[in-house]
Amino acid sequence: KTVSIVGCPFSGGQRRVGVDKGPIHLVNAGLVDQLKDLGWAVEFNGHHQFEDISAEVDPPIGKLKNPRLVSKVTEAVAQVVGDHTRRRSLPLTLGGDHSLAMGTIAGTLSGYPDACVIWVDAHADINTTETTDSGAWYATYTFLTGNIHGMPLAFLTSLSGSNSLSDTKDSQSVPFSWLDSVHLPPSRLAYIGLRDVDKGEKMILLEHNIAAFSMHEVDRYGIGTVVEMALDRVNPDRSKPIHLSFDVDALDPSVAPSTGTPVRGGLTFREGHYICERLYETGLLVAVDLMEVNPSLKDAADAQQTVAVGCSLVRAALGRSDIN
Ligand code: DIR
Ligand code: MN
Ligand code: MN
Ligand code: MN
Repeated sequence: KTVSIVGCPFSGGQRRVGVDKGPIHLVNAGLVDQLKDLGWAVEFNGHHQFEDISAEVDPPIGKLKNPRLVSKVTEAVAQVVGDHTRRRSLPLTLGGDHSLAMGTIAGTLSGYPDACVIWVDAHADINTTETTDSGAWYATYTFLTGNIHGMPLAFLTSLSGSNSLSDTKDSQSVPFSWLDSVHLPPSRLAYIGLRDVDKGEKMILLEHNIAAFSMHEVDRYGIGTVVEMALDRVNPDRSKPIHLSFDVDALDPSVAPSTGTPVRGGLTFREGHYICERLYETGLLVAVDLMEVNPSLKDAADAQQTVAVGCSLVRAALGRSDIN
């Protein structure tokens, strides 16, 4: 069994500097050796180098910020992750902001067309090019709207497409046109850990009957039952490949403080680990993302704690057990 680490030092899908340093810190904390200790052959050839598109030549389109840059970077990630999945190596993508999941999930779908997605996050990340300012308080701060890390699932489920961005004249370079042929059916998406969902996103979840397990359901049923409920919705026969996209802000800020948009009332250390352990145990996990670790936020001890928890979640998803 081989895991291919895709380090993505990228922050263009949101406003806060430092999230691009997440993958470097995770690797420097010893992740490669930790995964070798679990019996994996580990491929890691340095962090991904992205071509840069400066802000002057990448003005907003509609409400979207850095659209050309985010499109280029995620397209490159889709290629790399797609290559790994097609040769049946497990891509482990380290972010970086969550816009990167447009690339990782598109890559997974190229190797496993029937894959389902378990999205662990405080946020739904399914704002469309239209609803991106639908957050109750975000709407009052225009600098907090149009951040593409809040939209990857809208593009992946085809609720948004490049057609809404085509005020760029030449059709060759319309951002996200590469994603138009990619489609994740909403019936193959399940959330765990939600607690900060924007008004427009709530309408989307309802309208498309998307499996959404918020912290309320975690409290009511317990995490063990919630993971089975999520799998029952997207993978009832436990036969489809699973892509796990884990935003570290799903965890409570006391557990993972160094992240760009912390929200109180999150998953405990164990609840986060349980999700990873159970998905590994299914034998169906084919791709893992760990996103939004920002070591420059809060103090150095908080950053170190967040990085350590991030590595620990990855070990759990790749088979670490306490008793064997
Ligand atoms: C908000 C925040 N819903 C947005 N999203 C975040 O920008 O669309 N996702 N922080 O992780
Ligand atoms: Mn989030
Ligand atoms: Mn599409
Ligand atoms: Mn997210």
